[in-house]
Amino acid sequence: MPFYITTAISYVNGAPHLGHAYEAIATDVIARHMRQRHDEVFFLTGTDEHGEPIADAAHALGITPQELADQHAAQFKAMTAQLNISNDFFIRTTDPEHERCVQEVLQRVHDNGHTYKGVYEGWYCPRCADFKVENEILEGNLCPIHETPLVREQEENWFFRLSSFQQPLEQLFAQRPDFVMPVVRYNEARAFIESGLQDVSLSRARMHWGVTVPWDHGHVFYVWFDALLNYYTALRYARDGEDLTSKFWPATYHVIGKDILKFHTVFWPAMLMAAGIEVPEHVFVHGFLLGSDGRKMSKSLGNVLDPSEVVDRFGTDALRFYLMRDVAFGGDGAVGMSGVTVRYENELANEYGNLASRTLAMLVRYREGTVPAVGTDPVLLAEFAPLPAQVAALLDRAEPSQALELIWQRVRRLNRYVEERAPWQLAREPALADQLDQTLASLHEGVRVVTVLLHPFMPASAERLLGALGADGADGWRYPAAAFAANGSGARVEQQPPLFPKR
Ligand code: ME8
Repeated sequence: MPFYITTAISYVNGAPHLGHAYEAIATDVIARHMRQRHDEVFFLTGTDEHGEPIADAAHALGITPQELADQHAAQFKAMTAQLNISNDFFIRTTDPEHERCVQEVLQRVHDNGHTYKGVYEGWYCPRCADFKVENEILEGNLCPIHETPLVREQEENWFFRLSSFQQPLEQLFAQRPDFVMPVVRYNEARAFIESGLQDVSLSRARMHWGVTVPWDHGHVFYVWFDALLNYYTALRYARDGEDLTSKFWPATYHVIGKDILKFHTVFWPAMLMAAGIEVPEHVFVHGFLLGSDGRKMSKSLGNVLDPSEVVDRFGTDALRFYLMRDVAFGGDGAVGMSGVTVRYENELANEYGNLASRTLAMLVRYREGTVPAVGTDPVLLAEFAPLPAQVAALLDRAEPSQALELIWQRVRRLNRYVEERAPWQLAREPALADQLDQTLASLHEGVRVVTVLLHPFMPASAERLLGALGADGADGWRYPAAAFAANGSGARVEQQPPLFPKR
């Protein structure tokens, strides 16, 4: 079953921040987990490069919007590399292929009769590039997201008949209760639809930094329509000479933050219906990382924390682990360097890293580095047997933090197992050699299983450890390998420096 997952595409009016890193990491964890289970996975990320905020930011710096986009897109690409994100393609909405495909799809929307020309007047947030409807506006005419004043705007533009999709959208939500997850966001989107949909601007006349409307060259498309289409257009040109839409469309999961819910769960499916394209299967919505002041971490509020700082101090896997562990997906979470330090020392170094070191050291010391090919402990076998299916079920519901918690309970279980069995005592009694064999084989198996399941969360560390465990064969990292075996493997292990050294 082909599987297609996307992140939102980031605005290039500023440098990447931890919120972007969080979304990229969460999506990567799900993508990597799906690669453990499926042969064909496509993972897309990229940058959203048109629109007023970018034109304005470039103007303020005295450079062209394209120059600004080039600078920041390079930083976003560097961030994906630094975070070990396994995306299959990086789309930029200034790619000429994207622009052509946007024109083609929206021309279809126009030809199908879903557009008209009219005058729009309303309260507009330049930072969101969005007209706000009455029930979204904060007291004092403020943007609900940026808490900055909205501007009264009037202009002639093309409209998309969103109102005529009222019924189809209600039907979509009624038929597919898992279209939006978690359920609190599903309810929010559904309530927005049920409150009555108004038509929305499809084009801007005063703006030039965008994709030209093919049937009216004085207009560019409103940036959101251009941006949303990236999920579809990328498949058309990501691979030379191939149209991947036949394999990967409709998208399985769009991963987004809660501030852009309306666009992805209302505008986007309506636009696809208007173009005669299938709607995506699920939208996964995460919360916000909050800065030390308890507010959304964002460029415009100036309370951002640089992900590189964490990576420089603790490494990429520690950042990935920390964010997935500390912030329950779907909810908001305050994050900071002290939290990273505590998780790193207590959980990565002392619990997991130490478990790995002890297991390898004892195998080397007591069995010359060979895993005894004997039956594993039936008690551990029973405890570990349901784990892979439980983890898969949680990730299918976009609950990476709960999945990580279940895996971590087994890490702790294995540490208790070491204490219970006290292999150093068994080693003193030649008569207990069988028990020592079973203990070491079971520990090796347990560490191997948790490491396979941790692979999507901390790929580099997991690969290193699987190598040291002698379990890094071609499919050693895949989902079937997460089954706890009834028998020790006879594998050769080797000791290695600590996975998470003291900092
Ligand atoms: O919204 N915590 O771009 P963007 C968690 N270009 N997630 C955060 C966050 C935070 N503090 N700040 C931002 C856009 N995000 C549009 C998307 S998609 C067709 C177009 C998330 O750069 C945010 O919720 O403002 C969004 O999902 C992503 O980062 C990009 O945000």
